[in-house]
Amino acid sequence: MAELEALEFGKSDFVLLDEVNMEQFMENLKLRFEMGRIYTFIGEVVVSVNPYREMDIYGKEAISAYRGRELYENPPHLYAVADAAYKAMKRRAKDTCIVISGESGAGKTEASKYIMQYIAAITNPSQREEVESVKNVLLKSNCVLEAFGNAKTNRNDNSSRFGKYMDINFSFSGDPTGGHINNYLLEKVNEEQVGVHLIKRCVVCLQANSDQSSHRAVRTALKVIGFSEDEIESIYRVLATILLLGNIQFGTEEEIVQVEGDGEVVSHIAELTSTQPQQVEKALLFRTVATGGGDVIEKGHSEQEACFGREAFSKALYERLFGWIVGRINSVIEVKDYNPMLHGKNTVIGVLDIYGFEIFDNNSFEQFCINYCNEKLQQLFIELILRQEQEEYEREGVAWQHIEYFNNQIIVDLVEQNHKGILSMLDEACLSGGRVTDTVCLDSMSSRLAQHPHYTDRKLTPADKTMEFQKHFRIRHYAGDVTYSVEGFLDKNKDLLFQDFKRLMFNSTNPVLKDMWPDGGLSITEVTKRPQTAASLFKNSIVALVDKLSCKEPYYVRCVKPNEMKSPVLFDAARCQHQVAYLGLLENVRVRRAGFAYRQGYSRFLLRYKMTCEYTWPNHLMATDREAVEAIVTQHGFQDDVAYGHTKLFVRSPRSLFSLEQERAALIPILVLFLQKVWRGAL
Ligand code: AOV
Ligand code: MG
Repeated sequence: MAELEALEFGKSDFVLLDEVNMEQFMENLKLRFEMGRIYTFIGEVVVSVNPYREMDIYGKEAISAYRGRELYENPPHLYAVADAAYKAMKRRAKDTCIVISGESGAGKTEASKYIMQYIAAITNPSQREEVESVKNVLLKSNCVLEAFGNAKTNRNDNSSRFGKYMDINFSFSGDPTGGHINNYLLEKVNEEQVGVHLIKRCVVCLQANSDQSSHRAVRTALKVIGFSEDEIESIYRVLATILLLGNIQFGTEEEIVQVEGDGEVVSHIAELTSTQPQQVEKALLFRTVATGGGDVIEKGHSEQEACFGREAFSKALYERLFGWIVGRINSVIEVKDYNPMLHGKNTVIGVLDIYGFEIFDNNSFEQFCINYCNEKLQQLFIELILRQEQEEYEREGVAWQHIEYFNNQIIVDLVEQNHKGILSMLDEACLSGGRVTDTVCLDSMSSRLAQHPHYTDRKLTPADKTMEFQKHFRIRHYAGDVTYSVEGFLDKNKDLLFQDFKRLMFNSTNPVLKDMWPDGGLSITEVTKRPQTAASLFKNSIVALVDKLSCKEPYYVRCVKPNEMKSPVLFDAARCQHQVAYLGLLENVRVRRAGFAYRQGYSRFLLRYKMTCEYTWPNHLMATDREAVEAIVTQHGFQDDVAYGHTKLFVRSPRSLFSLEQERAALIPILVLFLQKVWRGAL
């Protein structure tokens, strides 16, 4: 039990600290990490420290120890949270979600996988075939998405370069019936040399195709999910195409731009994509434009434009492929033929594993988007855990101390506010024609944001020597300062791809490829309207995500990265403390302590526990439910551990409730026996 463990391995819940301050918090976190106790509760929140080594805590035995138990009955674990989310979903028909946050390499993706495995393990006890197959696809989808969407960065060898939110649908009986994956902004490149990175990633994926490789798992996973042989082959054809595009070079002869070499690479690409070599070459060298007069002409690229086009095409191939794979998985796991009248309410557990807050040596548009996303999630955390908690006490008239915390809304606004935020300014710059460069855009941003406490650049703070170039701006994020290089922001935001490439792919005789490019069928006059920018698309998707999450009952896993060396023994106190601070964990403990572990409306509380007290069973004669609840609490002797709100009872420590639960569990069989006798007329 959590309590017994406390003596040897530190406090299993930070709420139990003698005093809530940073020293004690860090001391406990360090002690537990060193004792191999990587999980610690803050009430219902699990704080996890990446162990960077295999832990023997995820086996079948562990799973059965947590199954169906109350949160505080076992040592802290991801399984405890997964079970709590599952129980809330099953018992109370609540949609729940598990939000996993923490910086890059802190262990979010691993945590999400353990949570999914737990849910898969505890459901479908009767082994129904159709449920097993849904579970199988859900689990295998991780493997596929990781193979195509993860990459090595200098912060994490297996870093998620896309955000993933997965809804798992459950039937009335609590078994998975299907699911849906939403993916968010796939980072296409994270190095200066465009293409190099993508190529490395493709090589890794292609290795998956070779039978000798351990990556064979990916192929198996694709098959289990239900990808046909043709589809799998097409996937590898696209990857090979991306690789070959990296070999395409352009040269200029007598002012005419051409593809260098004897055309072998072009032919090879045509063969892989089931298109004509002449068409491939044409798409690489020309773009079709509509003239003012409504005519359609072909305009030759400059060498620079041709290179830009080729790179954009590589990135788009990769992005479309990934999107197509996700769509294909969704079509397999989508809940079909669900009839609520017949099957009862369909409930959902969502699992969010998104890229963590990132600070690299060179931070670009992608880091900007990723960090904005983390600001939004922090906002949600504040909203749900800190603010709602405080507001509830105030509403219920329960006395308690107000707790100060940093509200990052100001940074969210800096990024996303209409007209005044950075995203709007970027879009403005992108829409104002070809003249505006990254630097011009930066200058305009800086003059408009000069007064903002969380924004600065070199010109605004000349004394600051840490920003070397005029092309940088810095945001004071909730998790730390990040300096972004504005170079490439506008191109990445426009995310321009010549229609000619889309048409080329749409005209492929390979139906799978054609399917990835439905918009290639539009004529040139139809595509003149401006597409949405990458930033607006991303912002909209994140806003929709937050909406989705905020209408569910949230459970949190807060991941901490112990060191930058991926070491299983090093606890870098300064780095950890920084994360604890920005994750707002100390405030979380304070709110929780000032607060109460458990709360329940008086009538519901009575309904559950009235059998444990002689004054309330079977019905109480008191004036109000509240008085009846007081009678129960007093009889059990924990009157000092509670507060009475206007409509709810608040219980400080889970232990009081635990004893109540135990008594109730012991009484139930006696009661059943009693009722049976009554029923048979024996009494
Ligand atoms: P992330 O998802 O939080 O980063 P990962 O979940 O990929 O981080 O974890 C990084 C690495 O830490 C893994 O590849 C494992 O080697 C190790 N690790 C994490 N959790 C555990 C665990 N519970 N047990 C053993 N090893 C673990 V990023 O995706 O970069 O934000 O975008
Ligand atoms: Mg990850």
